[in-house]
Amino acid sequence: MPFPTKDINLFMKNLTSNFPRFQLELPQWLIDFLQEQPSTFPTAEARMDLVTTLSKLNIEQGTGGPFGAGVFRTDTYELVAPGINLVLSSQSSLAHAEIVAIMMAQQKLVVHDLGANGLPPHELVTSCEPCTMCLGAICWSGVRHLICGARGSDAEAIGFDEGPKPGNWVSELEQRGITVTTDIGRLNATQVLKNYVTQGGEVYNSRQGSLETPR
Ligand code: AZG
Ligand code: ZN
Repeated sequence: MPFPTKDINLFMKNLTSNFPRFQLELPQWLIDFLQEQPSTFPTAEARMDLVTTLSKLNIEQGTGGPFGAGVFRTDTYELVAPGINLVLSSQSSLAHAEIVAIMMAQQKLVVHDLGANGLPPHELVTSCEPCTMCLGAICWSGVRHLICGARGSDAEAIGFDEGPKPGNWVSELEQRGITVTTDIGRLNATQVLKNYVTQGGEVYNSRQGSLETPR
């Protein structure tokens, strides 16, 4: 029986489509490192210490920028999923540490909402306050709590553009049921940022092409 025209069109469209599949993969060093870590991180300082160490190792291993994050269960304080900045290695401006951690946690739990009924509460711990993009992602992620190390101003002091974030971002999150703790291990997390630029790390903001480029 001949194919209906609609099916042939669809087949041809798939054949000629050259859009790649997109996959985010954590580097092997991170998997190996986590195998050596404890299974629970009972204090906010211990959780921050882990994600800040990830940000430091990410630089040393050359896999991305100086940012680390993790999604944790707040009933057991187990790490659900780590995140590191993978912007450079994944060729994606979206691959901030917080986004990677949220996406990994959601894929691992096979759920788009980390606050869904029947799940334990989840927390995002990040070595640096979220940028504008990650702030938005956090609102839809389902996490119930956010813990931050360095401030956005610390990232901006070394040249990162953290975007047009509202001054009242903490209360905006809290109004949406996401409590926020800032300045946990700020000194340590900021030192990682400073070391990154001192060592010549790339500060990869957007709009770095010439403004003279013809449209
Ligand atoms: C960034 N800021 C944060 N908080 N996290 C990242 O991964 C970033 N990349 N660029 N700015
Ligand atoms: Zn971000």
